[in-house]
Amino acid sequence: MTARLGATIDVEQNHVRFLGDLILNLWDCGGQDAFMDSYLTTQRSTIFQHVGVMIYVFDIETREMNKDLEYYRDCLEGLRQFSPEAAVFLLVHKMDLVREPKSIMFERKKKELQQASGDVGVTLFGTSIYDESLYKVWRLYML
Ligand SMILES: Nc1nc2c(ncn2[C@@H]2O[C@H](COP(=O)(O)OP(=O)(O)O)[C@@H](O)[C@H]2O)c(=O)[nH]1
Ligand SMILES: [Mg+2]
Repeated sequence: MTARLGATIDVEQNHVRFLGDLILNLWDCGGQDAFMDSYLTTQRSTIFQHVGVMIYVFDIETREMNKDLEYYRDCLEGLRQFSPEAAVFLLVHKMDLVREPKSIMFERKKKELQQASGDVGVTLFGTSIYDESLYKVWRLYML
């Protein structure tokens, strides 16, 4: 899933079958601004309806954290409108690029993101495609 290079164009839909007859529908929504704007406006009800879990990926290297947070808060609002029961997982992603001690950086981001989430309970993970972290999150979630 993460091995492909290049950014996701619009929404890629996939599904995983497990435990015999359960199907997990996965919608991978590309993070570029034009796509984000579309999810939040014309595609809003399509994107945010029937969501069981939102996994929101933050780029640790972003230069536009304020804009990222604005998008994030708008997505939370979309969930509140259309899928208020959805669980929210946050990935602080591309941790491999962090130079300073990773735990300090992660804790700082964690505080910032918890604050941005207001009264929505969120679960955070530090991840990178260059280690086992994504698989650990996946196993945690699936079990
Ligand atoms: N250094 C680093 N690069 C990553 C990581 N995950 C994805 N990328 C790169 O980020 C680029 C953008 O892809 P992606 O994050 O999927 O963009 P999106 O599809 O728009 O959300 C790709 O070229 C990936 O190879 C990571 O954990 N670390
Ligand atoms: Mg992608």
